Order: sequence, then structure tokens, then C-alpha cells
Amino acid sequence: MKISPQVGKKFGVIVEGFDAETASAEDIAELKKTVYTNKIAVLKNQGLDPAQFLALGRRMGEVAEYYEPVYHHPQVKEVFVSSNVKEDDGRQVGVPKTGKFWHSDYQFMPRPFDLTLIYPQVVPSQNRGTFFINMADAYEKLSEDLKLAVKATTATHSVLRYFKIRPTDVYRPISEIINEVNGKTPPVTGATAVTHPFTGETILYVSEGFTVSVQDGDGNDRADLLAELLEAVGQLDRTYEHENIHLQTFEKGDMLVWDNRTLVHRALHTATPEPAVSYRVTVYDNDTDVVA
Ligand code: 7UC
Ligand code: FE
Repeated sequence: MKISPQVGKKFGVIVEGFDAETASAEDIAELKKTVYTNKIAVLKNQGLDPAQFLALGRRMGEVAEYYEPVYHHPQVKEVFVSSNVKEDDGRQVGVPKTGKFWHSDYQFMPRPFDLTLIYPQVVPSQNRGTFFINMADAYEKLSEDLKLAVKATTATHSVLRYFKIRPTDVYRPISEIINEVNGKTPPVTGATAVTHPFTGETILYVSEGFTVSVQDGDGNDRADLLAELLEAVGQLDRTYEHENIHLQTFEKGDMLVWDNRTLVHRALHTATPEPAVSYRVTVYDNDTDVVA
């Protein structure tokens, strides 16, 4: 296993010679450590079927199945499928155009995932890739005034704005769907700046997609502060040229493994999409020894 920095990129490493089937416990520990340190690892030349992909996830920690079954792989439910390609019989497997907004996975849940593994299956020829922002670096770059302003505040996150209407939702009153979403996944509130459980970094834990409000210690809404933070870190930049934004490209055979606590990401989908399919496995890392 050879780990090298991504040339000309803001962060991330390339991992060559990683064999998911024969990797030792030390290899897995080294991989996790490099992910927490460098935030993204691109594993080259992977050739795994869905069951083998799940098995790799299980070696990294506790695999979490997505709470909405419409995303599940039909054979391996722990594999989340993002796909705009219909099966031969016209069936839709998985969900198209997922994550087309800044977010971190499960930010709207009481416990976000530690690690996200993305394994592209059908890779478009153009506009491929995912945008990322390192929100620990972004926090460090904030002005002292903004850091101070963040201190006594909390942030509230919800999936509501980006909850996808499912095929079974057709003709349901939207108010009923909203009530159902809020009942099943009520908004969660926590500190706006959180400490990374493994690295100790301070992370500005807000996203344009899932963060619905920021409030001060007295409960006053601070929509102004939320907007200022999102602007400062680059999440409102529609040119994607902000200095914090990293475009992670990939080719067939690559698998991306990233630190989901630190990074926010945004899928790149075009108006006239080419076929694109990717598989995802998400992991809770209970291994507190893996301090990067
Ligand atoms: O369809 C999607 O964009 C999925 C999104 C609402 N959640 C992904 C996640 O893991 O938080
Ligand atoms: Fe995502």
C-alpha cells in the first residue's frame, strides 16, 4: 500500500496497492489514520461487488444502513445507490441526483457518520466529481470576530429542505409529508463549532443544505450569522472558485473514503445529465484509538 499526496490539490491522498480482500488490520488502521489526517483518500483500482464493498465498510467500523429504503441496493441494503440510470425493465434502483447541495452525510441525524465511502460505478465523461470544503480549515480561517460570534451559539439541522419526494408520495398532501419528515427525523441542535472526536480539530459544523438556523445562548435567531458563516467558508459561491473549494475528480475503479465529520460536500450534476451511478457505504467509527 502506497500513500501519496494528490498533486496540485488542496488536500487528499492517493492510495495505490490497497487490496480490500487481503488488507491487514494494520492496513485498515493506516487507511483510517490517513483519512482523518488528509480528509480524503482515493483508493485506486478497486474491483469489488456490492457485498465485497459492504465487507470493506465493516472492516472500517460499524456500517450504518440509510434510514430511507428507497436508496437501498436491492441485494445489499447497506449499500446506498445514487443513480440516474433505469434498469432494463424500466425500474429505478436508488435515487437520482442525490446530494446536489452542500452538506455532510447524516448531519440532520443525532449521530452523523464518521466515514463515507463512495464507489462510482458509472462515471460520466464530463462534469464528474464532487466539491468539498474542509470545515476545520475553514473555521481556522474565520476572522477572530466571527470565531467569537460562533462561540455561544447552537446550530439546528434538518433534512426537510432536501427530502426527496418518493414515488410512493405522489398525490399525497405536501403538509402530510412535511409532518411525517419532521416526526421521523426531527431537527437536531448542537454546538455550531464542534470538536472532531478523533483529531481534536474545531469544525464549523454548518451547511447550506441541512442547517436551518443558528441561535445564540438566549435563543435569538441568528440568520445573519449563519449567512455570514456560509458566505465566509465558500458555501454560497456559485462559481465554485472560492479558495476553500476542492474539486475531487475520479475515474472508474476509484473509491473515495472521506472524513465526513470535517468535510462538507456537494455533488456535481449537470442540467443534461450523462448516466451516473455510484454506490455508498457509511460507517460509524467506534475505534477511539485511531487518533490521527
Ligand atoms: O437524496 C439525497 O440527496 C440524500 C440526502 C438527503 N441525504 C444523504 C445523507 O446521507 O445525509
Ligand atoms: Fe452526501
